[in-house]
Amino acid sequence: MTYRIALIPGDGIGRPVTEAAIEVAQKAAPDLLETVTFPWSCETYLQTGRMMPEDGIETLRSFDAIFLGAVGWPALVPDAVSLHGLLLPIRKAFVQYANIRPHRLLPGVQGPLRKEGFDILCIRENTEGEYSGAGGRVHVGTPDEVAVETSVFTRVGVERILRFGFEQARKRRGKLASVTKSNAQKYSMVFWDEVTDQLAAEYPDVEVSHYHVDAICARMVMAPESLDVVVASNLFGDILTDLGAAIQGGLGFAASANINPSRSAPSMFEPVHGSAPDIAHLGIANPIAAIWSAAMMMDHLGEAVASARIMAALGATTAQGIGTVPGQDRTEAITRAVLAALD
Ligand code: GGG
Repeated sequence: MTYRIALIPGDGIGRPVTEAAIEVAQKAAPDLLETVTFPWSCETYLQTGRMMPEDGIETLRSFDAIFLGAVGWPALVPDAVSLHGLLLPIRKAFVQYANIRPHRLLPGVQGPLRKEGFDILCIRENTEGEYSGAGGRVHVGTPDEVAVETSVFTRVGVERILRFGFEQARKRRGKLASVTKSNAQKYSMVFWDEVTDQLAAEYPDVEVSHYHVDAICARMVMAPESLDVVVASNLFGDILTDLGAAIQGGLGFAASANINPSRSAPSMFEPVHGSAPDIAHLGIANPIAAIWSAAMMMDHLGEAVASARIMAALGATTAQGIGTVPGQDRTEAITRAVLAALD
């Protein structure tokens, strides 16, 4: 049995970290991964006027999983164009509605809070909400200019992400934090709160807390150990998981999985970080977030042993202090250490 993996290294540091992650995954699961690389990036946009070919989504559909590095090179292509041309259409087309982002400290990593013992699973709604792309501008460039961007919250979308969160909470410590701003946003977020309460009745074994997004930001800093599963809308989840990345030592440690839970289409795995143009040519990108994302991919593919081996190798590497301080170790040195730890 082999798995066909579509690799989209993308831009900037997405390229070296993808190479590192796949090398580690291939060593952890010899002969299991058959990869095809798609060089879709901001360079593609400059050459063709598109971030991916017109049939890009159909090309990806037949793969077992997609691994993405990073998207964006704002000096060449506006970020809103590159993101809406590659990453967001893949998430939407393949109904990857659950974006899972774990936040915990790897061994030897000292986060800025000087706290240990937290283990948060952020679940970000990934296909609608504030990222629905519904909106427009009129009277552009005039004093009467208007820009409107509408958040879209459907019962199907809200219910399925919350249900996914409840199921994850059941498998973990049985606690779910539902995040809104329902005091200010009295339609969409009140609706989200109501759906949370409706589902809570089906999950009496899960302890539910409601947080406003500002309050949970404070809690993630002051008492991260009190949180288990955190479910939030697309934009709130995006912001909260940068905070989650910060408390786990930085974006170099933040992994993610864009999951289609029904498996009707491929899921996609990517580090949370972007393309980091400022350090892209220095060889110092931390591949740990990408390698952790590859472990999540192996787990999703049903290769739990390979996934656990990758996580153990990452832990053994960081426990030696390798890759734990931003910019200190080169990408290649960290990768070699993880590969050696697999032995
Ligand atoms: N690793 C993919 C990447 O480039 N992420 C940067 C980013 O801005 N992503 C937006 C998002 O996750 O919604």
